Amino acid sequence: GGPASLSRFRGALVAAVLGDCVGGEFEGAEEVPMESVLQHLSSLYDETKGNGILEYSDDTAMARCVVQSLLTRAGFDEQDMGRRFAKEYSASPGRGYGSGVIQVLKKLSSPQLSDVYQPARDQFNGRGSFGNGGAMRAAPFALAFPDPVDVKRFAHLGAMLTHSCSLGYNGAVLQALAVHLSLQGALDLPQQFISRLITEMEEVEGNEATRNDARILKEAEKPFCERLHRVRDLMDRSKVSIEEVISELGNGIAALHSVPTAIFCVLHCLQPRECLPENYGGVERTIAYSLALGGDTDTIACMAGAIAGAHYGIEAIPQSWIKCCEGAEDADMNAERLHMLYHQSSQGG
Ligand code: F2R
Ligand code: MG
Ligand code: MG
Repeated sequence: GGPASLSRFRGALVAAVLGDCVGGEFEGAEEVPMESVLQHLSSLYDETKGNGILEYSDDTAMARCVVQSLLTRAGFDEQDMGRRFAKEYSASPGRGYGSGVIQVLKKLSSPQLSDVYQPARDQFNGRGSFGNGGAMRAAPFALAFPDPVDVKRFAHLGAMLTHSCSLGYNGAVLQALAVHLSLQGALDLPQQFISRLITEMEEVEGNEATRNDARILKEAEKPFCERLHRVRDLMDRSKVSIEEVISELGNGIAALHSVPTAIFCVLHCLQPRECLPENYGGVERTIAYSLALGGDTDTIACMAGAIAGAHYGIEAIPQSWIKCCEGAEDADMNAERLHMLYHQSSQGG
């Protein structure tokens, strides 16, 4: 499809759910042989196994809240979104949430809460969370707002409901920007895609809050920009091992160790790779490769899935995968609603 086509919206939201559902199998594993990944994925081609056998985790549970809130309020409403996170957690607490964010979700359910951002600010002795929980649910912001200024602003505020450290919320901004650019077709020119992300993040990270957090955590002055430069260096190499990707970019639960990694997975899988079956399309390649990195596989595959799905569109996703993953059909329907909201906004409606 062309820029911001319905196919790209459906691809983005559905592939994010698939990445989460299929990635759950390996979350936390140190080493994941590609044979194990391919064996796991082979069961998804079996049409008889349908009906959502693979359950989604916190990544999708929270992204669904973001989607419902953006659709119901026809824009960003922090009170509504915070309430939805709290309600979802209390209805299904066993979706594999991060151990810190649970405190925030419990506080967000209090009717006495006057500042919806306060529970997140109290995390980790006032330093805030740098986990990837803001980034894993950031894709819908790119599907609701056509203007990149809004995408950045609301991805930031949406993440701040649980993640007040700049190394957490800036990861969400980066993920939303990557989906935004991919929706426009920017992955047709991968070098320009990464350069545009670096230029955007130079501005996003050019402030005191980022400098302070980076200094305290002993990271580069602009941590995400520095990682994106590493992504560009790895992209330029003809051969890169899984071990090098992990040591250069990470595969962990911190946004800094997972969002640039997810972006790399998408870029690396734009063309067929020797280690992956020839009959795999781009979305299958990206998700399989993300899983083979081990570590935070559900979240890296979810974020990479959203970016890749926005590039290849819904046609690149096997129907049998959709049938096997809980919430994938809902995501497909919600993508259509977000597509309408997006195009209403772009017409100034
Ligand atoms: N939590 C998990 N996976 C592990 C256990 C799941 C298991 N399979 C199960 O069945 O229960 N996955 C999910 O969590 C990640 C998103 O986490 P989020 O929302 O960012 O949570 P949190 O608690 O804010 O941060 C995660 C951890 O990062 C460390 N951390 C964050 N900020 C810190 C700081 N300022 N100082 C020190 N440590 C900090 C802490 O260890 C947090 O617990 C996704 O992977 C999702 O899939
Ligand atoms: Mg998860
Ligand atoms: Mg995870």
